Amino acid sequence: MAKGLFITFEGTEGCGKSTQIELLARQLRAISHRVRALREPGGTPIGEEIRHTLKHSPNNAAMTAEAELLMMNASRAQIVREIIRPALAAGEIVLCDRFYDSTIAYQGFGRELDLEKVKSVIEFAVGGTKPDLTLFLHVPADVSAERLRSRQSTLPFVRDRIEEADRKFFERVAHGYGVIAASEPQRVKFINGAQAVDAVCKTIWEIVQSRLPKVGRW
Ligand code: Z5A
Repeated sequence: MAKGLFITFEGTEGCGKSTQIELLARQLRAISHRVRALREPGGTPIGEEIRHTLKHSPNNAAMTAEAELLMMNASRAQIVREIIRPALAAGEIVLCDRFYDSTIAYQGFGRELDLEKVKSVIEFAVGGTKPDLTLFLHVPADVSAERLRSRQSTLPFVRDRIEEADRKFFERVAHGYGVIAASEPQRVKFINGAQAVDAVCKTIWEIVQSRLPKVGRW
């Protein structure tokens, strides 16, 4: 079966994923690749409703960690079947802002849910659809906090339930990403996200170029 390339972007808040996805999509399109840029949770009409419930709904304060895990994966089960698999089968390059490593880092390490149970929920949601390459943009906590502060100062305030977690939660998430990157070095590439935007973009391009499918392969 024809196959595109599935690249996921991971890291803590403000590590620069959205910025780099936009730049990479532009570079790939400039050399005639068909690119699909997606985000999780969300990326489908059903997923965007789930995203609202997870992050912004006024009724979400009592959400349990278990419900959070299942909703993240309900959104994922939908986007995998509705968008990611058909796009890959058509030879497209799929760039996804977060995928299942986020669940391991946030619900597994962050919320401290049983890691084996978390992984089995993920397996059920993705059913074998796995990233070919994961770009992990690492930024220290103070850089992440500063970027979020400066972005928030330019935007109207929107409450986000997940961002309300305490500092220890985000420390566990950061530790979780370190464990994931160390355990799968072939798939997960560690990138210093604290560099200037252009330097991060150049590093990503060097990694991605060697994995590109031939344009027009069916
Ligand atoms: N979540 C979960 O718990 N479990 C899951 O399974 C999944 C997700 C899939 C999604 O939030 C939340 O869901 C997230 C994890 C959880 N929660 N938290 N907290 P989101 O989609 O709203 O946001 P995010 O994924 O955390 O990303 P972000 O905050 O939007 O950041 P980003 O996309 O990585 O960064 P950015 O928008 O490109 O950049 C942030 C700012 O920094 C911006 O002003 C840029 O102009 C600036 N920037 C970017 N790069 C640089 C460099 N290199 N230098 C200087 N400034 C820069």
